[in-house]
Amino acid sequence: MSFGLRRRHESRELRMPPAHRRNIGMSIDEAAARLCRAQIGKRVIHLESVASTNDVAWEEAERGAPEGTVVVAEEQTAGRGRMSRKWHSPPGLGIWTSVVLRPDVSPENAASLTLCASVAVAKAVRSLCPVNVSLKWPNDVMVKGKKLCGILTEIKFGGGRIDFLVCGIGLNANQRVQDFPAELAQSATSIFMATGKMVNRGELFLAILRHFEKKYREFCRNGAASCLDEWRSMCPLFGKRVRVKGRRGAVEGVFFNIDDNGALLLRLDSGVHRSFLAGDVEPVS
Ligand code: BT5
Repeated sequence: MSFGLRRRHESRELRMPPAHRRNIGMSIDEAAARLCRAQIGKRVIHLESVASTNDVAWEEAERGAPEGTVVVAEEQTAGRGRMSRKWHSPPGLGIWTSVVLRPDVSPENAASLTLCASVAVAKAVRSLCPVNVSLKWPNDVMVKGKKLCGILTEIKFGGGRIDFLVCGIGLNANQRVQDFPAELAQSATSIFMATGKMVNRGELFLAILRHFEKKYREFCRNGAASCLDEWRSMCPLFGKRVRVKGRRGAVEGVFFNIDDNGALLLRLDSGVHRSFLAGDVEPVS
């Protein structure tokens, strides 16, 4: 395997990390043990340092890993976002995890799974911490306008169907402002920065996977509709005037709906409706 990864139990003995990196309470491995009867997390691969958990999960899926296989790493050295953007993933401070899924849905519906995953993360964070999280289309969980979590869903198609998909979740847990590179200091936040309190990463990991499993089951049973209702209720820009930046430039209009495929529907000033499956959204005052 070419990821240069080290299994956690094979890693050299770690020196005592600084206080804000210490995980007091439930460890990730203890959380994983509690998931043994779950669908998502029945098998958890916990790694010390890896380029990207999405790469490892993808490789596992190619080799036939069952649905619900989870990869989680203490650190990512080449964590990524959409369009090859970098995802900053320092050791011991966040949740960097990827889930292998094999949903029996049409390929067009797959993008809405990212929205279901962001609802699950928002609910998991709310269940543990007194923070007012909100959602931003298509893949962000935010606190006070700053990015707390990003989600990257990558899909393998085969014969007009979804072979598998990998849903990667990056959540900032215990970073202080100085733990972010300068270019993220204004735009990123963590649970610690939002609450002034450290959060136990084991409990957070467990809560995320449990909420994700619930949303995923709903998604497989009933489609994206119920999840999307929750998503709309957590998105402050829903119904507002926004600018959508896509590959072909920026367009302004009213963000009036999300369709069942997770596409953002924009009403332009001309009255014409446009649909976006990818892009970045910002408010227009
Ligand atoms: C995302 O992309 O937000 C998806 C991030 C997914 C990360 C997870 S971690 C586990 C799994 N393994 C991976 O390799 N990836 C997934 P996007 O919407 O394109 O946002 C990327 C942008 O977010 C960057 O260009 C930065 O501006 C910003 N960013 C990078 N690291 C960040 C961080 N830790 N916190 C907040 N913002 C960050």
